[in-house]
Amino acid sequence: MLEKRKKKAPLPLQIFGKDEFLAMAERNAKPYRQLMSFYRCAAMEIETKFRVLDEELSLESEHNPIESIKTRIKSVDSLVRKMNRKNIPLDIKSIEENIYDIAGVRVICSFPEDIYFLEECLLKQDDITLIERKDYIASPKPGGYRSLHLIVEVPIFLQNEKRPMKVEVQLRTIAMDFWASLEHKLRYKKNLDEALLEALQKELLDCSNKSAELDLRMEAVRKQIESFR
Ligand code: 0O2
Repeated sequence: MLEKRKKKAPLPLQIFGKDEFLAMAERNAKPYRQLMSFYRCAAMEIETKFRVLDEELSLESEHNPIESIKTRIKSVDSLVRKMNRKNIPLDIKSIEENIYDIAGVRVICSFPEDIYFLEECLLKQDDITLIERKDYIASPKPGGYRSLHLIVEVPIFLQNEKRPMKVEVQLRTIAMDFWASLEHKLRYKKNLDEALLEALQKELLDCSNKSAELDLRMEAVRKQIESFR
């Protein structure tokens, strides 16, 4: 008879606050600052790649797919929230091994098709490795969030070593960015009545669907103009 498999004891759920995180960062000041500096360098590498593409494409064609590029390093608050949510131990090594979006580059495009075009341009570069891909445009989040997320690895060249670093690239249209920015602000409005919150979530989902429709209509207009030319 088969023996019943013993269930593994679940890992203890650790909860720590911002103060504990900052104390850990203080205790490990040198490696912590160094890691954050590596992420800043990696974000710069990716941002430069998009700026180079932008420069080249603006010479080649009348349609430039990049509207704007924003680069950020994840805030301590957001990092603490994510580490607690994923039960990640409070140490430098675990941060680097488990959190892939400390360096983030957001590329805002004019039309949905530009997103996939830029994705292709980035991924065919021979120093870029794709680690993870989430297409929230093909499959939007239940709340209505849309964007293409790529986790890529890019090397940074230091004095004596070449270090691969992970960067999260978010590609979205102006309409997707407009929706996500406002939704992000509203999400942090506290003390909202349950019924009102539910109504607002429905309204936001509807706005997201309408803006996706608008994106497609604008793209169709562009295609008509291009085919006329
Ligand atoms: P911040 O301030 O940018 O750090 P995973 O890492 O895959 O295990 P996670 O982190 O949920 O899980 O990844 P996901 O779903 O790919 O999304 C991470 C980021 O996408 C978020 O970062 C936001 O920037 C954006 N995002 C995802 N869902 C939503 C949404 O519903 N609304 C808005 N406005 N943005 C969203 P952080 O960590 O929240 O914040």
